[in-house]
Amino acid sequence: MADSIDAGFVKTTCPRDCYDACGALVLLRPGRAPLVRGDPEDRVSRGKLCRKCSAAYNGALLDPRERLLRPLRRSGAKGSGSFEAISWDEAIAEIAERLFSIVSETGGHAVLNAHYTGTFAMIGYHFPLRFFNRLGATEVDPDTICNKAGHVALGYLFGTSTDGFDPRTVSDSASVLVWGANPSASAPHQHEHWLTEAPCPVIVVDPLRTDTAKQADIHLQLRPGTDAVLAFAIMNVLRRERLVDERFLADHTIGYEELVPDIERWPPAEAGRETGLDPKLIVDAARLFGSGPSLLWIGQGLQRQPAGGNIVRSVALLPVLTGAIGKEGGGFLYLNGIETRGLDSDYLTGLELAPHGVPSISHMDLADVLEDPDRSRALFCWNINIAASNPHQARLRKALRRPDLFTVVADLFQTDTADFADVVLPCQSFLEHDDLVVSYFHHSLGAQVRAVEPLGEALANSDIFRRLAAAMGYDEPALFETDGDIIAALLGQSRTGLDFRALAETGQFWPAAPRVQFSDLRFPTPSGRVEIASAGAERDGFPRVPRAEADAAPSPGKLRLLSPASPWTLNDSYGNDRLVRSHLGEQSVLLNPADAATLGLEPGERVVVRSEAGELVLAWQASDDVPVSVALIAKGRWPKLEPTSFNVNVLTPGHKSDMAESTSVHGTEVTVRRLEST
Ligand SMILES: Nc1nc2c(c(=O)[nH]1)N[C@H]1C(S)=C(S)[C@@H](COP(=O)(O)OP(=O)(O)OC[C@H]3O[C@@H](n4cnc5c(=O)[nH]c(N)nc54)[C@H](O)[C@@H]3O)O[C@H]1N2
Ligand SMILES: Nc1nc2c(c(=O)[nH]1)N[C@H]1C(S)=C(S)[C@@H](COP(=O)(O)OP(=O)(O)OC[C@H]3O[C@@H](n4cnc5c(=O)[nH]c(N)nc54)[C@H](O)[C@@H]3O)O[C@H]1N2
Ligand code: SF4
Ligand SMILES: [Mo]
Repeated sequence: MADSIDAGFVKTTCPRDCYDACGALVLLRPGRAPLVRGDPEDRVSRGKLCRKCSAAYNGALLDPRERLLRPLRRSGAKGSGSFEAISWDEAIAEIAERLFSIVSETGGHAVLNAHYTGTFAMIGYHFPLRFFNRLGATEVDPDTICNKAGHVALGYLFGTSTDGFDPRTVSDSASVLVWGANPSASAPHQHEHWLTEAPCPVIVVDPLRTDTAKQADIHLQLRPGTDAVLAFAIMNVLRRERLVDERFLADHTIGYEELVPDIERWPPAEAGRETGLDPKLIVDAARLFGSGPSLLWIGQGLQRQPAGGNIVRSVALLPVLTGAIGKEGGGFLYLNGIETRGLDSDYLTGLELAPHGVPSISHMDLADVLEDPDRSRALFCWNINIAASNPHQARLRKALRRPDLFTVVADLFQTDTADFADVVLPCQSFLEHDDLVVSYFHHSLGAQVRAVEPLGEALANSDIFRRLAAAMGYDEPALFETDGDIIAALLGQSRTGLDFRALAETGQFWPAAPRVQFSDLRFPTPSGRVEIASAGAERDGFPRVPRAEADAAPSPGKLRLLSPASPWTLNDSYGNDRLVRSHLGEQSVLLNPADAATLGLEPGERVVVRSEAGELVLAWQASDDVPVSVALIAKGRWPKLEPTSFNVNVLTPGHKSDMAESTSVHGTEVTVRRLEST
């Protein structure tokens, strides 16, 4: 525990994969579990964590009955969940021995490194990659399960996807357009504070009537997968009403003229038919957005569609056409990356340890690769719970049973994935070690401060991989750099001027003035301009300019399955917390009352939801928030705690979106039937 901090409380930062990066306060109570609260001095949390973390941080997270306390070795059949406790020395030696023989017999590429954002803190997320880079492991490309199509799409247009608007510039905005994000679940403090306090109207584009949509001034409740057409219709209105900034287009972009024919083809009336929207609302939204610099929040849910890349390329044109770039109150945000805080990710991940590059596969292909012993001899999962979060859950589970696949899982809890491990490694929670946290919405930087003793023998991710590197006989200094030295190096790179102790006392560092996105109007594209027409995209097999194309409506009898974030879980994290589970209730599918009537569903009965990948039996509920032809099953359940032992991902087939081999999870089609009629 940092000694400068008052014995009564510790300020820290929540390191979850969440826009908010809340400042938290840990109240230490001698002889009792600490209380974890929002830090009243923090501008984001304002003293209140979200409902899921309030529950889990005071529930499962520090509960020794729930946590993994010692390394475990499998003692029964794969997947049976039978384990015996072993020492760290035994665990590390066994893993090193197996990895060593795989590397010498087959090469490091036969080791799959699956990881994501269990912790998004700087060291906990990045440092283990140094080990895997040195080993030559195949990375299961993390962003392919989440948001890679959007990154690539924005890369074509702006040369970067990780340099977003500063939310504080909203004071100068004419409107905020939230497109395909649901802050009421995924960024609760932005929903509750930032959006409600925005001094301008809010427009939401989402097929679901989310709580954020309910509180918006305009809700464009379009048919899923039709966003590119809507974007072109908005551009049509902007042109017609002379809200296009011709000067900006001439000076800072290339290829606008190639877009015009498609823009002309989509007046609001036409687009209304394709998207299911009232044309008048399209006009209203366009006028509002074009009436001055506006902020466009591009959600990650938006691009989890079969044409997600084209959709993001199209939607992101709106601030370009209105010239709302490089101005206070204008711009777009997908994510604000760590570089905007001055931090160097190549240093963090030890990229020089992989001089020949990092081989990778898409998460969409993980089940295929695990079914093939020639391509996968070992699997290492850390910061991730693939047996809950990945598509084609049934196939994946079967592949994980392969007796010759050596599987290591590092987690805080005995997850579904951990049940398939040969060796399970217990990890510390964020309350048990120091790190740094970077918000991907705001431009803040926070200290994650050790507040309590580690539970059992749990170790931080970094400690685990330092031990493994030593056992493998590696000697590169980067593999052994201490957390303290890394934190000092990162704070040196940052523009905070603070050391860790000073940052820990403050909790969060905020730059004094809001940052204007692209203030120098220089774009890191090949031309240095915004590339509406992109030769790079064309070289990669995409159209030069985005296209006004929409997905076909589901064929008769089919519904589009959406499975976005639940406000009660963080992906599948907290799915094991008792209080969270009591709020989640029974797993159910939400349907529009009209669809429920067509299907002849009776209240209280169970239904079978079926896709090409599998089927799920669960409860159903009618909801006016869900449009016709859409079925909603929120993500975020532990399969083994469900009566059917599956969650929604038994239905998701792992098809790739148009760009970057990324997920198109929201493009899944399903049928719904009464249980007895199937
Ligand atoms: N159907 C459907 N599926 C989806 C999505 C969807 O929208 N619909 N969304 C997708 C998206 S966006 C994502 S990002 C993925 C996320 O999928 P996952 O990355 O699998 O998310 P979590 O379930 O939160 O798993 C993170 C795990 O890391 C563990 N963990 C936490 N802290 C640490 C730590 O310090 N060290 C280690 N070693 N482990 C730790 C947690 O206990 C948890 O088990 O899911 C995807 N799956
Ligand atoms: N509580 C909670 N917070 C989270 C997470 C969580 O699981 N739970 N996950 C975290 C992670 S890993 C991520 S990546 C982010 C994701 O957070 P978001 O960017 O908000 O993404 P999603 O929750 O997948 O979906 C957001 C919205 O996209 C909508 N959507 C689906 N299809 C379409 C479409 O075709 N067009 C349009 N316009 N909208 C569509 C959905 O209806 C949903 O309301 O949230 C993070 N925060
Ligand atoms: S998950 Fe997000 S909203 Fe919840 S406490 Fe953490 S940062 Fe805040
Ligand atoms: Mo994600």
